[in-house]
Amino acid sequence: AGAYDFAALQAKWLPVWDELEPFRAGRPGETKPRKYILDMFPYPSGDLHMGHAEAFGYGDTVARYWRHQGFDVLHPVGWDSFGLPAENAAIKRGIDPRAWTYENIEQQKRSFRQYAPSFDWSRELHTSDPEYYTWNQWLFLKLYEKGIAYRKAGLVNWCPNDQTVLANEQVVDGHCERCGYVVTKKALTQWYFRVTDYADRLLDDLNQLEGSWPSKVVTMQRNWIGRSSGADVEFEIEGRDERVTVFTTRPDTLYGATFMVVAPDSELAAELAAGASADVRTRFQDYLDSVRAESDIDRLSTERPKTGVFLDRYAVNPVNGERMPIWAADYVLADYGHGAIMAVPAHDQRDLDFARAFGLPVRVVVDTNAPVTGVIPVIQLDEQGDPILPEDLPAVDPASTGIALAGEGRLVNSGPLDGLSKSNAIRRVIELLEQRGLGRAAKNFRLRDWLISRQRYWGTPIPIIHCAECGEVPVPEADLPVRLPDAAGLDLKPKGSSPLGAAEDWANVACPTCGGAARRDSDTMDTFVDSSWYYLRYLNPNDDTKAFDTAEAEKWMPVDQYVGGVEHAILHLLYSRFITKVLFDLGYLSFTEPFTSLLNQGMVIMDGTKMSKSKGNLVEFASELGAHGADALRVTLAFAGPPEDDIDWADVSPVGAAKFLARAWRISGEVTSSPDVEWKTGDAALRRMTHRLLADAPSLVEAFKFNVVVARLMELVNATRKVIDSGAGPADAAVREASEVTAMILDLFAPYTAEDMWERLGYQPSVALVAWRKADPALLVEESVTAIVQVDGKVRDRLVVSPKISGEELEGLARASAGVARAIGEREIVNVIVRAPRIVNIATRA
Ligand code: ANZ
Ligand code: ZN
Repeated sequence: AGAYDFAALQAKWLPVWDELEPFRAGRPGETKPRKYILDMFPYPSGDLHMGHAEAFGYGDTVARYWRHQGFDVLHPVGWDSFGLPAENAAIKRGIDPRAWTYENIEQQKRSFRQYAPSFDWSRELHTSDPEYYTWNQWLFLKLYEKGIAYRKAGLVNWCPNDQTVLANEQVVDGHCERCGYVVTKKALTQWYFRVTDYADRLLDDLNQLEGSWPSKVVTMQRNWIGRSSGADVEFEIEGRDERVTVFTTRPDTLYGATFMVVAPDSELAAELAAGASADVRTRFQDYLDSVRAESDIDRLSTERPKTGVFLDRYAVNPVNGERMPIWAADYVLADYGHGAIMAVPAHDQRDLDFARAFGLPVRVVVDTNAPVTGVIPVIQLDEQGDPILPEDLPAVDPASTGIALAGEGRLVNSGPLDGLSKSNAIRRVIELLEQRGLGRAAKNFRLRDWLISRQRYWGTPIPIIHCAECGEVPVPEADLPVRLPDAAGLDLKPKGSSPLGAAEDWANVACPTCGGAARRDSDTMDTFVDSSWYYLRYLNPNDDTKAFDTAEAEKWMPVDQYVGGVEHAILHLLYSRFITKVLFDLGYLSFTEPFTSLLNQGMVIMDGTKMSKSKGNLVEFASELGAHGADALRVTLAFAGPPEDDIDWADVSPVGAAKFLARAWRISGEVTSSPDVEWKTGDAALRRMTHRLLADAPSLVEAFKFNVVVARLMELVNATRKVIDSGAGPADAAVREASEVTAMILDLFAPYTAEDMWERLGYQPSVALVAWRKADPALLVEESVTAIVQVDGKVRDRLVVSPKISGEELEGLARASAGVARAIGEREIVNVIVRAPRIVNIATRA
C-alpha cells in the first residue's frame, strides 16, 4: 500500500475536490438547515502567515463539523485588499499598488489551496475590485441620505510620516499604529460616519453577545464606547450672554465647585480669552501653542504637573451664586463632554492637583467618614489593631493631604442636599436644576464619530462631487462606480492631500445637478468601511444589481461563528455592528448583530516571545507547510491547546502529528472486512471507545476543545492498532468501524488524510459530506465487567455487567441465566455467595 506521503495525497485530492465542489453552499433546492462560518478575511501583504493558518484551521474545523451534522454550510473567503500597506510597499518599490496587491492575493490563494480550508471558492471577493467597491459607494450614499455620513472641519489626528489622517482607534499611546510616529493634530475638513448616534444601542446590545463572545472583547467594546451618566449643568458667565454647559458625573458635588476649567483648544477658550486683557491674550496664546503639541494621553495623565492660564473671567455657580474663576488647562479635552468642566477639587484628584498648584479654594461637600447604607466602609485600625469608629476619625482635609475624597459619604456644606447620600443628592440636585432650567440628567460617551476619509490613493473614492453652485452633490447611484483612476502618472507619495486630486481628467466632472464645472471629492474611504459589511457581500458576490440580497441575508445571517484575531476586538467589530444596525434601520436587514458567536485565536510564538523578523525566530507558514504538509500543520495547531491560548512553536511537534496521521492512514489500508460487515461482531472494548468518541466529540467541538478531540482520536488509533496486532486482527469489524469513524472525525483537522482513508475503506469521496454516525447508546454505558457464575464449583455462565451492579441484581441475572438453570436442573439451591460485580457461587443439593 506504500508509505504515507502527504505531498502525494495533496496532489491527488485537490483536483478531485475541484471537480466535486463539495463545499459549495446554497445549491438550488437545498433544504438542509444552514450555518454561516466565517474567518476574518486576510489582508494580502506577502504570503499567509501562521496566524492565518491557526484562525483558518479552527474556522474550518467548525465548518466541516457542521457539514457532518447535516447543515448546508457557508464558508467563504475573500481579500481585504485596499489599504495603506499596499500603497507604502508600492511607493517603496516603485510599482503599482494594484499589481502588488493582486500578486499577493495569488500567492495567498496558492497557499490556501494547499492548506485546503473547505471554502466555497465561487464566492471569492476582493474589496479593491470595482465590483465590490461600487457597493461601498452605494453604502456611503445611503448613509449620506440619512445624514449619517457628513463632513465637518476639525482637528484630526495626523501622522506626519504617513502624511495621513488617523482615526482615534489608529492612535496607540499617542503614536501611529502603522509606523510608530508621534501623532499630531491638524485642521482638516473630513468625512465622518455618525457612529455616536448608535452609542447606546452598540452598548446595550453587547448584553446579547455575553457568553458567546469572549468576555474580554465585550469589555473592550464597552470601555471603548465608554458611557457615563450624570448631568449637564449650565453656568452664567459674567460678560457673556450665553451660558456655558459642563458635563459632570458628580452633580451632587456642585456646592463644592470652586472654579471652572475650559479646554485651551476649544472655541470657548479662544472666545473667553479674546474678551480679556492683552496680557491674558498673549499668555493664553503661548499656552495654546504648547498644548497643541501634546497627545491626549499626556493631557489626561494624573502624573504630570498641572499647567494652565487664568482667563480673568468668571462663571456663577447656579446653586449658591458664588463667583468661580475660569481657567484654561490642558487636562480638560476639547472634544469630550462640552470641553469645559466644573472643578471640584475636594473630590476630584486632577482638580485638587490643579487647585493646589494655583492656590484655588478647596471645599469638602461629601463627608466620606459618614456611614452610608449599601456601602461597606473601609475600617481603619489604630496602632493597637483596634478598629477606629468612623466618628472618631480625624477630619480629613484634601487641601493639606493632597488626596481627593473620591469615596461615598453624606453631603455637607451643600444647603438643601446636606445629609443625603450620593445617589439621592444626584437625584435631588438634578431636580433643582431642572426646575430652574439650569441643567438636566445627561449621558456622555467616550466614543467619537468615525472619521472615514483618507488622503491616500489605494481605497474607495468617496462618491461626492463638489460644485461651486450647488455645494456637495452625491454621485447619482446610476453613475456608480466612481472608478479609481490609474496609478500611472500619479505621485502616490503622501503630502497631506489625496493623490487623486492630481488626476485632472478624473477629478474634473460636470455637476450632476446644474451641469456646471465641478470636481470630485478626492479622498478615499477608510478600509474599515470595506470590512464593515463584507460578510453580506459573500451572500451574492456576483450580483451587479445590488450590494447584497435581503432574502439571502434572511437565510444565512447572522454569521453563526466568526473567527479572527483579538487585534480586531474593537474597531472592526464595532464598525460591523454599527453598519448592521444602520442597515437594519434602513430596512435591509431583520437583525441587529452580525456575529452570533466569536472565537479569537491566540498567537503563535517562539520560545515564549512574539515572533518577529528582527528576532530571527519567525515560524514561516510556507516553510512549515512545505516541510510537514497541510494536515500535519493543522493537527499540530489543533492539538497545541485551547485555541484562545498562545502556541509556543518550541513546544509542539508537527513531526509527531505527521506520525499520528501515518498511523491512522496505515490502518485504513489494513482493514480486510467489507463495508457491509456486521458491526455487532466486533471487539467490544474498541467499539465502546469508538462510540464514546462519536458521542463526546460534538460537544467538545462546539466548546472549541479541538485539542481534546485530537487526543481522543490518537487514543482510538492506538487502540485500533492493538486489536489488529494482538486481538482479533484486521478482519475484526470493530477495526473497520473505528477506522471509518477516525476518517470522518479526522476530516475536521486533516482533510487529505481523511479523504484518502475513506477511499481505502472502500468509499467514494467526499468524506466531508458523510453524516455524523450515531453513537449506539448500548455501547455508551460505563465500562462493563464480566461476572462469572459457578454452580457447584463449575463455571456455567459469563455475564457482561456494569461494574456498579448490586449483589441482588447480579444474583437475579445469574439465576435467570439459561446455562445456570440447566446446570441446577431439579436440584435444590442451598447456598448463594455473591461478590459483585465479579462472582456468583451457587451450591446445590440433590
Ligand atoms: C465634577 C466632578 C466632581 C467630576 C468629582 C468628577 C468627580 P467620565 O466618567 O470619564 O465620563 N470631565 C468632563 N468633561 C471633561 C473634559 N472635556 N476633559 C476632562 N475631564 C472632563 O468623566 C466625567 C468627569 O470628567 C466629569 O465629572 C468631569 O469632572 C470630568 F468629584 O465633574 B466631573
Ligand atoms: Zn452644481
